[in-house]
Formats: sequence, C-alpha cells, structure tokens
Amino acid sequence: MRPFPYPCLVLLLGLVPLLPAAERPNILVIAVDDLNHWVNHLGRNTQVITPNLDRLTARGVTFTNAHTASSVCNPSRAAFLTGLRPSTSGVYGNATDWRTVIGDGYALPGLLRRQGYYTFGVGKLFHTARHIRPSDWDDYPQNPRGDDSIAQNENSNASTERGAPGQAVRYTAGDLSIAELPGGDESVGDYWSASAAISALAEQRDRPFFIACGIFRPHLPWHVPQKYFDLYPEDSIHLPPYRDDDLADVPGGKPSEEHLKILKEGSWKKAIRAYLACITYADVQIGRVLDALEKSPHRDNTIVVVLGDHGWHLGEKQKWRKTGLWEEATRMPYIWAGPGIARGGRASQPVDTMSLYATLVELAGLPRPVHVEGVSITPYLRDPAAPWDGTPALTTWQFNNHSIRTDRWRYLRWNNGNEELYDHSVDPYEWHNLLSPLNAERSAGINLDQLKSELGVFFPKINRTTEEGARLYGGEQKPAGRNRP
Ligand SMILES: [Ca+2]
Ligand SMILES: [Ca+2]
Repeated sequence: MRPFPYPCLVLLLGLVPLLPAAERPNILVIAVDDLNHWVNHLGRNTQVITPNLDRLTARGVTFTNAHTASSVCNPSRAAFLTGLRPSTSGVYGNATDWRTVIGDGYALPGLLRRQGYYTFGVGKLFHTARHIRPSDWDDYPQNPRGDDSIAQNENSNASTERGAPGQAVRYTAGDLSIAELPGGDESVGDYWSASAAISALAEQRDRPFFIACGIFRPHLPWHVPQKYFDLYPEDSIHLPPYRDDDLADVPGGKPSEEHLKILKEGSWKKAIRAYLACITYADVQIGRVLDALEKSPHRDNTIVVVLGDHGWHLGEKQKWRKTGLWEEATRMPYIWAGPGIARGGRASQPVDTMSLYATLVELAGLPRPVHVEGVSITPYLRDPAAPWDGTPALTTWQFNNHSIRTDRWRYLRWNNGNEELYDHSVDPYEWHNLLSPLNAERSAGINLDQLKSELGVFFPKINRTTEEGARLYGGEQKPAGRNRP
C-alpha cells in the first residue's frame, strides 16, 4: 500500500482556499449595450436574426417581462452592479462617474473577489471601461480598440457615400451615424472584447471565476461590417406598429425632433436596418463567447447571464433612442442558464435588473449584503412557471420619475405630477393612456383610483440627490484607477 502523502496534503491546504469555494459556481455575465427587446425569441421584432441569444434560451430561462432599473447606460449599470437603485444612490445620469457617489465595498465584482472569486472584466461594464475600480477586479484588460463610442469608431480615414472598394459606406438617418464597414468582424472592438473573454474562459484556476464581458454594439454609432447589413435588405424592413396621434393622450407629449427629421428624410427603414445589423453583429460575438464556454471544462458549473442594459425606441411613440419610462425604453432581454436553472424556460413574471446581484449572490451560496436591493429570481430560475411574488419591475429615469410594470399594467409617475397608465393585456404598445380624458371610454369600468393606489405603493419612498447619495455611500472625489481625462 502506498503511504498517504501527508506532507503534500498539508502543502495543498496551505495554498487552496478553505471554503467550499471550489464548489461555488463560476459566473459569466455578458452585458449588451443598448440591446432592446428585439431578439428573435421575444417576438417583438420578427425579422431580427439572433440565433446565439435564442439558442441560449434552450439551455436556460428567458424572462419575457424584464426591465431595466434605469433607461440609460450609467445609472442602469451602476444599479445592477452595485445593488443600489438610482433613487437610493443618486446616480441618475451619464455625466456622473458612479465612483464619485458609491464608494468601495458595494460592487458585485468586488464582493465576489473578496469571497474568493477570480474577477475578470472586459469592455463596457460600468458606463465606460474607464470607470472601473481596481479593487473590484483581478484583471481588466483595456481594449486597444477602445470600449466606447469614440474609440469604436473603427478604421475610417476615408469613406464615401457610395463606398469605393475598401471604404466604408457611410450615411445618417436623422442624427444616427451608420457605416457599412469593408472589413471583417475584427474591425469593431467587440471582437477583441469577446476574444479576451474567451481567453479568460480557457484558463484553469484553483478558484471559481466571475467573468464579465461588455459588448458595445448595438450602441451607436451603428458601424458594423457590410455583411450584417446584407442580411436585411432595406425594402424588406417592417416598421414597428405606431399611431400618428399616439402622443395626444400623453401630458406634454410631442414627437421628437429626430423623429420628424427621419420622417422627412424617409430614413426610418434605413435606421431600423442598421440597428438590426448591429444586433446580429453583437449576437455573433456573444455566440463566440458561449461556444468557448460550451467547449471548456467549465460548461456544467457556470452560471451564464446575458442582459441588455435598457431598451431603445425606434420610432415607437414618435421617439428614438433610450431614456424615458415607456416599454420600448425599459424592456430588455434577460437570459439565465447554468447549474440548477431550468432548460428551455420562458418566465413571464415581471422582473428588473436589480435582481442580478441578489440572485447571483444567492446562487453562489454567499450572504446577501444588507445594501442590496432587488428580488432574487431564483424561484423562477428553478421553475419558470412559479407563481409571481407580486413585486413589479421598477424603472427610474432621472430624479423622482418612476415607472411600475406588473404582469398587466404600466403606471408612470413623473416628478411634475403627470401620470400615465397602460393596460398591457390589450395595449402592448402603450397607445392608450387610461388616465387621459381622451380615453374615458376605454377606462370605464376600471377603478382608477384604487388601481393607482395599489400600484403606487411600489414607487420608491426615498429619492436621493446625487450629493446625498455620495455622502451616504462614501463616493470618492477623485476615484483611484484608470480614469482617462
Ligand atoms: Ca446602454
Ligand atoms: Ca396614445
């Protein structure tokens, strides 16, 4: 009989963390910038080609009524990565570096790192890849092509309207910048980000990993290789359902200047085509990362989360871009897969992105920090048909403007007192504001006062200013770390 190698065992115990860290699941989060609910399996846009996002749903659960905590990048990301809602932290806009409001010790990657995870980030996870706090990450390689709109503006020393050979075809729709690039996938920085995530997935480590990959498309500018535009001939493009009089029942509602410009130009389909091309480009990069995970030894013990950071209007309600509190700006894909998660599930319970932190901590078997807001969606991951717990999705847009989304209703309350109410059981595009006198016939039979008070209890009780948040959460006046001017 061979002697038991005690000296080796002692040595190993000294090197390996003692916790059951080895039993904790790995985590892969892919955050897709400005990806609204136009993924094929959600059915809102039936032309979009997203095979990789769709196939992930076959091995996991997709949430069909998922909404962002805030409808622009910075507050959305700060919220789901720190567990603090915008109204709690005071991070409302893109101009605020979240680190100047929320100090060290709150962010999810930092928590996981302190609990023994290897934490790796690449691409845009917080508002920009520059707004990272080094204590949160073991490794955060900087994309040499850049991680944001300025640097991702690709190779384009020369371009023409018509596109001479080897040059981009470049044009606008409204003020939206579009380019059909002559190069391959690697001509956009997301290719590099995905490759970095793939390399990180391939490494063997003695501890679980948290790998987060920010994919920047379909964020503007809508510049991707021409082959993605070729998938969507302009004359085949369908416009989303809309009404010319849609804003008549919205307090202060009027078409955006950009929408009027796009109508005047006749460039609505051009814009949709470019957004679809960018979504498919992003889907291909996501597919590369998912393929790498599938082929890796980590495939069976890694939780995968793919989410958009908020929605995007493409002319619905005569509006373009993100911001605001309507369905198009709040709803995003939210897909989970991995050990203990049902396969092929469609979960229709209303959820918001605050669930990310709470759920990942629970699935990792870690204590939930007291500051973390949001409901764990673990019951829906195990059983997508589990009864809804009644907590609506909540979206905040700037100071004290909020929107509640339940299984049936959307209730908006603006800080000037304006309110809107939509019934999704009959009005999926939010055409009929039931609180407008113009829709009295439609709202007859609904006890509006009672409904408003039932839904209104879910609006935040606290709405902090940015300064109040910074005082409470210890934001740094001059954050450490890479912070390019
Ligand atoms: Ca975004
Ligand atoms: Ca309307």
